[in-house]
Amino acid sequence: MSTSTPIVGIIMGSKSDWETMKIVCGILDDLGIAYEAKALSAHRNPTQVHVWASTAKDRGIRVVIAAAGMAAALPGVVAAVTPLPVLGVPMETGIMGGLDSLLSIAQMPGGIPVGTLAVGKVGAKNAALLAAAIIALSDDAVAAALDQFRQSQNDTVTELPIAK
Ligand code: RP5
Repeated sequence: MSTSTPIVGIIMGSKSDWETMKIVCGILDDLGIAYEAKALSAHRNPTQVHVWASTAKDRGIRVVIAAAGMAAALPGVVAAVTPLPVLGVPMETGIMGGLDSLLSIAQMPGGIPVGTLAVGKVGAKNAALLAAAIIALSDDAVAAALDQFRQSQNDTVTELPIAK
């Protein structure tokens, strides 16, 4: 890690979101970005969510990644009480496949933005990379790690199992 104090705050509405959100942690680990991660629900733990979000900046957090499913209020509730950029990851759900989560997170009222990513694991991956890109603006080590990631992704060419 290039930093030891957490600079990305990850919050998710339930432990059941962890299977998806652990992807964020893996990518941040690879890029050397320290993070903290918590499962707190906007509906079940409103007091703890408010405390976590309203103190995030003072703890040294620079970007928040917030994940939730169904009536996914958590990213918006967090964004309401912190000036930090909040990236929302809609969780895939059994009833509407995550469209419920996506609309709940994306359709914020004007004035309180949440940068909404794709549903599920792709959204988790891209939230981590977008958080890294924001941090890279003011952190050369993270910028170099992100450049290296992009270069190795670029160098990976998938060969199709067909003859020319
Ligand atoms: C949301 O409700 C969570 O983010 C989760 O995606 C969904 C279901 O939560 P559990 O009932 O599995 O705890 O708040």
